[in-house]
Amino acid sequence: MSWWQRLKEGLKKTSDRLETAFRFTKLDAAALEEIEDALIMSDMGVSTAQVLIRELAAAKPQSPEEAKAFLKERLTALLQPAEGVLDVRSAQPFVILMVGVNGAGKTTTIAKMAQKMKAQGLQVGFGAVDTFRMAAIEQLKVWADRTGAHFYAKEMGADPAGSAYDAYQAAIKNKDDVLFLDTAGRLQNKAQLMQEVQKIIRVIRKINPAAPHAVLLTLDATVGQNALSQVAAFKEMADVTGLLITKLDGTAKGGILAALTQTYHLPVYYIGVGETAEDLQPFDAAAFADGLLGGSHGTDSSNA
Ligand SMILES: Nc1nc2c(ncn2[C@@H]2O[C@H](COP(=O)(O)OP(=O)(O)OP(=O)(O)O)[C@@H](O)[C@H]2O)c(=O)[nH]1
Ligand SMILES: [Mg+2]
Repeated sequence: MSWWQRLKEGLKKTSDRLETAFRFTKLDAAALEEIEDALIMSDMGVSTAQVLIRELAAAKPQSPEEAKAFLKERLTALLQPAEGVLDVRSAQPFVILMVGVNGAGKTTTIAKMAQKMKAQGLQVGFGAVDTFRMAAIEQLKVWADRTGAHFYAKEMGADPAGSAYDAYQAAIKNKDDVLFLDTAGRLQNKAQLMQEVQKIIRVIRKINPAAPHAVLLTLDATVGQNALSQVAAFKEMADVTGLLITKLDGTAKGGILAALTQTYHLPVYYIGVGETAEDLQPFDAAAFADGLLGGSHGTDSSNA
């Protein structure tokens, strides 16, 4: 399956519901309500769904096809400002602090992004800052070996901020173009996690006040509405500069992406629709809207 097919599969519950809602003969109040319900059930957020429905009603489409095309265009326009492009060539090394709850997909997304960067001829380094679990350090090491990234780690239990500092210095010495800092997703409590993240940032700023150049929050789309509170929590800890949304292949409620971008106005750099590097793709608003509305975008895979 191509990434687009995986995305489409992932968004199928919503697109199927919309398909049914779009079988109206006249776009009356009942038909509008059914479309609105399908949008809300995708977790896109009530206010976004209402905006779209208001616009749809005002547009007075003459056929289901016209209505669908209109909605697709409006949803694309709504999501387009969230299409993010990470300009990693703006600093060297460009330091990316990866944050997110455990299991969100931070480490695997680092590996996938690194693979893309390597293909562009960039030299990449991984800093193991989650020093609480041996498995976390080992997993990152495996990915570093596989992607040909430099690997920077201290012993298990080492101070995370100190590990980040050392990794940054080593990456400078090795002239890495990009340095990923893989942090822990869970500590005993939120206050501790907050302190830890803030300490990491404080310490690496002693090397360069402009670092980290990006703080990327990885979100698992399958957690639904909970993703919204995760953004709130991590924004409190650090100046999150963008989102990575994983597991859109495994959720019936991909609309959460729209809710996230409409609520927080953060760029989405990549979306994940599976386990392989190929399954991580830049966020493309038109492709996403098309998937949600059951379109045929990129079936020729020219979009990959
Ligand atoms: N289906 C699917 N699985 C994914 C995707 N992204 C990541 N995963 C899987 O999610 C699981 C957790 O990913 P990790 O990268 O280990 O998550 P993490 O955030 O680093 O977790 P911790 O290190 O425990 O904090 C792995 O089995 C990944 O293969 C995706 O887009 N789709
Ligand atoms: Mg991890």
